[in-house]
Amino acid sequence: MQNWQWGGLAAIVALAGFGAAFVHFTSADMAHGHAEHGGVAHAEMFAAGEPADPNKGFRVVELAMTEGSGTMAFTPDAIDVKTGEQIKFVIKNTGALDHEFKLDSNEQIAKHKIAMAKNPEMIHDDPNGTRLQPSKSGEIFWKFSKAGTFEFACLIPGHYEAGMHGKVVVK
Ligand SMILES: [Cu+2]
Repeated sequence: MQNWQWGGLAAIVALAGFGAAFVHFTSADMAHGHAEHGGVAHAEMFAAGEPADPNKGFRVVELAMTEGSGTMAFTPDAIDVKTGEQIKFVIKNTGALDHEFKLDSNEQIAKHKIAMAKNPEMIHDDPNGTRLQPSKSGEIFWKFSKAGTFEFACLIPGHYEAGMHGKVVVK
């Protein structure tokens, strides 16, 4: 067939769209490591602070991740913390699709969004991110050691655009 290149490309695009919208992979399917993070310095990976010290105090912030008619959201989607404060995010996926919580600088979120667009099944099980199947809960235990405005987002393709992002103001 003369147009085999275009046919192949169309098939890849169709598959990528299908995977993003409908397919729920199991954890085992997604356990392919973090090649995307290779060579990324920790200082850059953890722009929003650092993993919490389990021996120090913390505040619990409960977050829900869900989707409705054409929208997706974190509830709440804005959180204020004090510089140096430790937060235990208790995150529940109350929707019907997989969602993830990824906490980082705006710049790093934008980079991860591009990486996820290329590799939609990429799983974030880093100290600053987790991916949850419907009705599952998870925790991110984080120390906001730096002042600034940071972002949390779901970078499964299409979810950010549907509204799935929020901010943390640290001061
Ligand atoms: Cu999502």
